[in-house]
Amino acid sequence: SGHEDAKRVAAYQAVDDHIKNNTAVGIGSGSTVIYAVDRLAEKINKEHLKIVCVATSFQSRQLILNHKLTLGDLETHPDLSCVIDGADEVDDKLLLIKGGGGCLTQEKIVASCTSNVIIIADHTKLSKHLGDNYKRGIPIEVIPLSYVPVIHKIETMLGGKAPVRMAKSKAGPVVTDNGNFILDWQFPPDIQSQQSWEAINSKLIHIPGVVETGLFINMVSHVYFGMPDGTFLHKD
Ligand code: DER
Repeated sequence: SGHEDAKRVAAYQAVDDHIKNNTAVGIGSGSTVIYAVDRLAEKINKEHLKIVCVATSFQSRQLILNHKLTLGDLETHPDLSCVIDGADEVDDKLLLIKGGGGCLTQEKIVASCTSNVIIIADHTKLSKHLGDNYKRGIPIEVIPLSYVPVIHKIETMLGGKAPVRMAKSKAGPVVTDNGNFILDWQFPPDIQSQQSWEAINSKLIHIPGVVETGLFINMVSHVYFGMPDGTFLHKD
């Protein structure tokens, strides 16, 4: 489909532009990054490259192992040459919403271990303002015992609604790879005109019980958007 082709174009271009031999790279989570790992495996086999891959979730770990790539970790490879990952929404200042797949915490940790974070996405993820296209809200990972008071604090302090994400293939809430719950904060649309995302993120991250937010601020070096006509748009 055009959607999948767009993801593939963005993923292939990102790998071709940024993967270098004898490096350790971070592998993101989600459906777009699958194309990047396909391309990476093809490149490694064709050009006999030595690349260590650091995962950002169980899904990412399975992707690496299923492609018979070399799995590393942050203990042995704390400095990564780049990270390739997806996003749920990108605004015109390359601010991201991530966490649609519930993997935001390890993704942000791995992204913090490189100065070259490369995002790959189809063009539907490109928005003028956060929330224009991605309607599920900003994912916030919380320690399970805290989720009710954290919801109340967010809704009181910042407005909107922040329901806990309920699982589809399991009874009860989604449990992350870190054993935590996720809130999807439907922020009030006008909040962006009242305060900066940095200020909002800082308030969220300091609520006791909040582990991490899906707001990635000033973390991205390159974004590759796959377009429906098979071309890509590169923003940096
Ligand atoms: O959960 C995440 O952060 C993923 O990277 C997600 O945001 C992107 O998933 P997609 O490539 O399937 O859209």
